[in-house]
Amino acid sequence: TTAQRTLVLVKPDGVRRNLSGEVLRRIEAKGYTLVALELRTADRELLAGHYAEHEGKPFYEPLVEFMLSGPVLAAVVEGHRVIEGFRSLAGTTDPTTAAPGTIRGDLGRDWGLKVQQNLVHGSDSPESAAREIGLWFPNL
Ligand code: DAT
Ligand code: MG
Repeated sequence: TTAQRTLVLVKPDGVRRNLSGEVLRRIEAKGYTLVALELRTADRELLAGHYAEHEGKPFYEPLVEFMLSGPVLAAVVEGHRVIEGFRSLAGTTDPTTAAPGTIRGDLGRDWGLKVQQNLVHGSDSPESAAREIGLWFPNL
């Protein structure tokens, strides 16, 4: 039962749709602990760091513009194997095919929205989690 930490974001679409509480509810219901929580609008520098692995890909610029389009809810979440556990809660990247029972599968809409509008972000590895938590919560 080694505690692990991950960075979760409720993206601008989730905040706009008033789903921040629903996402937090699912995280807490699973038994995970909130360590830090902040509603804030990102800037380009933060997003360049956050999405560094995707720089140069065709969806990178639209993704960054979308992430700048409104506030995001940033959270550090702690729990046993929470990195893979939260990605399991979130569902696969594309809400169209994300499994029912997952955040993206249950709450993602399919009316021609872009894949980037998939409600949440979760770190994908311990290395990513450490890097992303450092970017979003440098004082943690
Ligand atoms: P995830 O958020 O599931 O970790 P990712 O890290 O591969 O997915 O991509 C980051 C975000 O970029 C993802 O949440 C949505 C967007 N994205 C990924 N692949 C895409 C694609 N092929 N077309 C458009 N947007 C994409
Ligand atoms: Mg990712």
